[in-house]
Amino acid sequence: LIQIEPHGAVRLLRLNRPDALNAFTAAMLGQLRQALEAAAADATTRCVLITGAGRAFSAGQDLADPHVAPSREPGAAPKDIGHMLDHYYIPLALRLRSMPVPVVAAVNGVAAGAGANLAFGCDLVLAAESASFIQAFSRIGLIPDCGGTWLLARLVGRAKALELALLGDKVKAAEAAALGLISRALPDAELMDAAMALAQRLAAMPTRALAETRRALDEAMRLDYEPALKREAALQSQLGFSYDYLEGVAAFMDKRKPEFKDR
Ligand code: LHQ
Repeated sequence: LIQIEPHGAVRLLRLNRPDALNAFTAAMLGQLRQALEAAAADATTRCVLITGAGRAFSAGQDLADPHVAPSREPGAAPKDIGHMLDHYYIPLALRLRSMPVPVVAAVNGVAAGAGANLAFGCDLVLAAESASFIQAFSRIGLIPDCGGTWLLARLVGRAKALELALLGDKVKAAEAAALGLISRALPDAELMDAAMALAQRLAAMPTRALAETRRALDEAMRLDYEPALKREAALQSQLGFSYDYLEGVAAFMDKRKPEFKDR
């Protein structure tokens, strides 16, 4: 359900249930989390790239999955769909956001519901021009999950976040880029090469500093100015002792390309 392809220091994870538009089942979410765990544990992996097989990135939760599909039998007991979030989506979203390496999403087609919000939870998001994003939740009587309520307003501000979340309209990749939901939209034929080149570029950078940058930015969102300045100083102080800082400055002075190693 998740295809894992090593490309040097980049690990490509492909959501692989193309017949169902890569809609998530419990088994698939479990495999995705395991694949992220394995990438995090592998010291030779310096960047993760996530994409989808076939014509979609992911249609979000598989609504036919018995874990979430409401029974149509009259009088049948309603299901607790929060269970799926507690046991699958929350651990996955947390793992994604705390990866020791940068995570790039290459959104090759439609990303709906949890599929969209998982993509938005990645560090850099590229999308094919034919791709689109939908907060499908309101269409089926739910709220944005998988981090949507936290991510959307931070990415695009409250007014646009509410427009996206309440209306659940399809946003094309170019508009998503203009809104600041994603980094960039690219011609379809260029997406995977551009995403791999970006991932390889990140993999050659000082990985530990990149992961700490994500952490510092996320923490700063909930801090006042002075505590954020102090948190920066504490993280910077730690990085000042790192091999990569030594190497980065030495390479600059020697006018050569640095070779970063930390993770
Ligand atoms: C699907 C799905 C799908 C099953 C397409 N499931 N079959 C977390 C935890 C707990 C509870 C609930 O939610 C969550 C998080 C969530 O993600 S909730 C949001 C779930 N996702 C959606 O509501 C999106 C539903 N899908 C769509 O709106 C459309 O299919 C999109 C916009 C993704 C694609 O549209 P089209 O390109 O027009 O394709 P299509 O609609 O014709 O779909 C193709 C097939 O895939 C079709 O089956 P069929 O047998 O007719 O070929 C769809 O039924 C099936 N499919 N999404 N999520």
